Amino acid sequence: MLRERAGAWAVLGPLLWGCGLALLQGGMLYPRESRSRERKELDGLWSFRADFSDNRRQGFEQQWYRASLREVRALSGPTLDMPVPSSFNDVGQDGRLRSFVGWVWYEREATLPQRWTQDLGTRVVLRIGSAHYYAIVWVNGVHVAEHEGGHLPFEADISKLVQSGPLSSCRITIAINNTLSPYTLPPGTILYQTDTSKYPKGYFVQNTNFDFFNYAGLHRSVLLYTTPISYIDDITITTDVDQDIGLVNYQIFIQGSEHFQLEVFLLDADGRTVAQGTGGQGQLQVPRAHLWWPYLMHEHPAYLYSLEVRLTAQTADGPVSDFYTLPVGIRTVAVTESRFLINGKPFYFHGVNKHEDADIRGKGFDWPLLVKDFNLLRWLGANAFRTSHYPYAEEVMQLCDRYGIVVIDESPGAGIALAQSLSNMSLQHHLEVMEEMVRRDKNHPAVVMWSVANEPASSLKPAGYYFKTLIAHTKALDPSRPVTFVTKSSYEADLGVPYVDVICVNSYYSWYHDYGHMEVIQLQLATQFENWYRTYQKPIIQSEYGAETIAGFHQDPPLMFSEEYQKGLLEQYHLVLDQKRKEYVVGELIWNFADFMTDQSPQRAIGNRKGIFTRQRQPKSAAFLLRERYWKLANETWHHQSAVKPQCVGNSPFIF
Ligand code: GCB
Repeated sequence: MLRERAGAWAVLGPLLWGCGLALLQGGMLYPRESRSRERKELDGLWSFRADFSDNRRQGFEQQWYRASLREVRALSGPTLDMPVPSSFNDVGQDGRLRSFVGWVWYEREATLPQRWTQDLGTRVVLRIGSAHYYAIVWVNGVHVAEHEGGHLPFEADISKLVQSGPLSSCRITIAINNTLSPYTLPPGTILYQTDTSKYPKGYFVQNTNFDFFNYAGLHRSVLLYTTPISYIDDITITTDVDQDIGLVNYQIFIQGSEHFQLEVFLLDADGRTVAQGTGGQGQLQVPRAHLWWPYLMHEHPAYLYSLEVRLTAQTADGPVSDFYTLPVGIRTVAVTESRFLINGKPFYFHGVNKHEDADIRGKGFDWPLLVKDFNLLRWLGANAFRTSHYPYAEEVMQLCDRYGIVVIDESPGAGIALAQSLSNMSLQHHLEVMEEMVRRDKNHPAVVMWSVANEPASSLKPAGYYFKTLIAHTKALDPSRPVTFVTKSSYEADLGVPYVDVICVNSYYSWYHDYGHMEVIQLQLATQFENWYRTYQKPIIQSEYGAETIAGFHQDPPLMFSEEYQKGLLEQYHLVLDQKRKEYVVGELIWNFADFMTDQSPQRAIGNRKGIFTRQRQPKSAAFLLRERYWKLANETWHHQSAVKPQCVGNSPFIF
């Protein structure tokens, strides 16, 4: 179906949406303020305690959630101040905490507005943006939620709890465990060392097969928000285009009332209503629609409408209103045998792979870093990135919508290396993670493709069934987008690629193989592309390539780890990409946007140094090379009729 015209998806899409998403209970709309909704962020300093006991269960044995952590201090030791959002690993001076594996405890008091605790018509929700990895949440000592997996939000309705008596504040306790198993995403294993001549008693380490540091903690905002007791629970949008008419299909789910009216208004960027409808499901038609175009593909990229949803519900206490506004981009996505089409035009991904990673805060969300990264992306002329190797913060996706940066949205399926991690138990969890991810990100026009995994052991026997099922499930959840996973297996052995829409392949010629020999790159890369294309006739993205480079290391003629080697290697790749993009290669994503932290190993000099920017976001020589290339590519893929073409003038990329 994905290989057919985008128009067909619009018909089937709304029908299938309902079926697919019914699997997951409830929606996960981004908590926005509105006339009927308030929000209260709980960012800042929390009390924190890592459970260093041998079995890591002292916190449960002593019920640290029963009273404040300060009160149980006598039993368990001092608490630390811990910033939220942030990883806990790098903020302190205690080496044991940096590599800690097990339960850590966070706690803070929240003061609630009186109305929230007294007005029984108000629903109070606690939302945790991302807790890595397994989280248990208590409010005033009462268990309210449990969630498996980082990178995706979860919620608890705490209305009853905070409205059951006089209450001026509430104590929120969150216990988080960063232990990975072969069945988690990402997977990992705990290795116990029992040779007492080499290791102390009880010694263990956590091993993983992915190449980024397993940062942990409350990585994104924790917040409280309100809705009325009858409320807009979920909205699903798909869009299509018929001549110059934009079609916006909507489906709205309501909770808390069987009797309600829904009105929807689509507003243009100037706030004018361009279409309106009623009911929980329908199609809005927008004559002369402004399409959502990627950055550098159109004079006015990233055009966003606003969908205002107004609910009036009848309850025993009278009518209740709820309002929610969702940004909407009208665009189509389609895949042919050799092209990736956005709004019917060939789209070439020229961009980066990223990580949520920075000094001190680790994977903690940080606005200045986010804005800096988007300024760098635009400086570079990048039109796309992959959320390697997990879903990024919702605010990142929102900026992509606003700036027109196209996203390949990847699940935390990184490092699936063992046969155990391709078992039914793993698959079941992976299906649920895809449900959570699609539920969260389905309405972002910037998201054009789902990636269910990175470099799994896709040539192992169970991989065929695993990826067939996983990809089919993802397509049932969202028939409007292509699905892929990123492979490093050989074209002959890979059992998952038959099910993808676009082949995403990683290769590190003259880095991990034939190192130091850039002269082999052209031949090996061309062979790679030809083999994959001959076998599958699907478009291909070079989803990773790059070289470890220590900023400031110079060597000419180039040697590995020097800035000259990184540049030279990239140039060899580009020669082949320039030939093959005329045929079926539809994208190139550099590994990596910036240097990032990894586990310690003899191959990593304080992290992975394949960034074209340093971890502090300063350019290496390769950044200037890519910048020149990306702006040249932008010129070639410009579709607008106007004579104005993208230009990169001096240091200012802001031509639009
Ligand atoms: C890969 C992985 C990525 C690593 C990269 C590298 O293939 O997908 O997570 O960081 O190689 O630098 O080795």
